Amino acid sequence: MGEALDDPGGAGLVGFGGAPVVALDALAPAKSAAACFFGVDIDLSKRFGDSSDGAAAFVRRWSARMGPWTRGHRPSAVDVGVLTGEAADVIRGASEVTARAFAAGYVPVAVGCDHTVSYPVAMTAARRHQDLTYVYLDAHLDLGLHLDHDRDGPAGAGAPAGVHNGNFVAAMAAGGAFREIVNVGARAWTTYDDVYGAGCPVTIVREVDPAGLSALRGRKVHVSLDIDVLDPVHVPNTGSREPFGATPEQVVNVLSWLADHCTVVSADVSEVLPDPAHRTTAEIAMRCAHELVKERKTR
Ligand SMILES: [Mn+2]
Repeated sequence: MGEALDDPGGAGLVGFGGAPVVALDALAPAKSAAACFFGVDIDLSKRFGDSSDGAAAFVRRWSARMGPWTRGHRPSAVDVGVLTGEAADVIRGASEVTARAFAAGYVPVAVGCDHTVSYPVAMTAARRHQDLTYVYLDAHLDLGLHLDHDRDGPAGAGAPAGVHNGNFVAAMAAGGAFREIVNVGARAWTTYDDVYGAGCPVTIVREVDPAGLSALRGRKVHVSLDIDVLDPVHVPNTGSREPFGATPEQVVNVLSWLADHCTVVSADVSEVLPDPAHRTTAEIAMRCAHELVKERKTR
């Protein structure tokens, strides 16, 4: 896989949300379906928004003080490191870490930079879990109007050429790997679903409220959190800010409902800009991720 994870010995680092850092090779079979966090610390294919390179390290560092909460409420969560290097290698690495976390009985949770990180994680999940539904909380539909081939995307690594953080959902929908693709919270003027008409491949739940999710009850889901579903008042440090967004409470309520009524097999969180002036974003991102993965016995 890509570059080595940054702490192969598992010593001396505090992981995401203060979780212990464990070497991937030392990952023991999980007794409960706990979160296995890993970072992807470069933009994989960013077309829209400022660079978020370094966001995984930013979230990891500034969520560390959550450690007491994490140890009390998600005691089996682990962190297997942060990937960096060339995009194609990192994409392969993200797929491999995801597959190995599944094999050990964990719920892989990627903390990425641009939203394209979702592609390798969710596609790996879809290969493992038939009938998987992709649920993404995002102010944008990321359908592109143009699955453009005029610039290099992460080609050659299991992703079609031209895929980027503004169109990767269209590529996933076209691939047919998912039972359904559901957006929660789309509100951007620029990507309003009217432009897609009746052919929109995504089911849109406009309100960030569990009341709109009952059709998903009982499903296996991959959940992707683009942090820009939150209002810029709460999260100013994201690349494509949209007003009239959700509160952290609304997002946590939706994630909690998904954890309680669906089987969350994997997840990702992305689009944080590493801005030291807004370190609380790291804790919002990690608290949301933890809400999705309430530990449950595997057998
Ligand atoms: Mn977005």
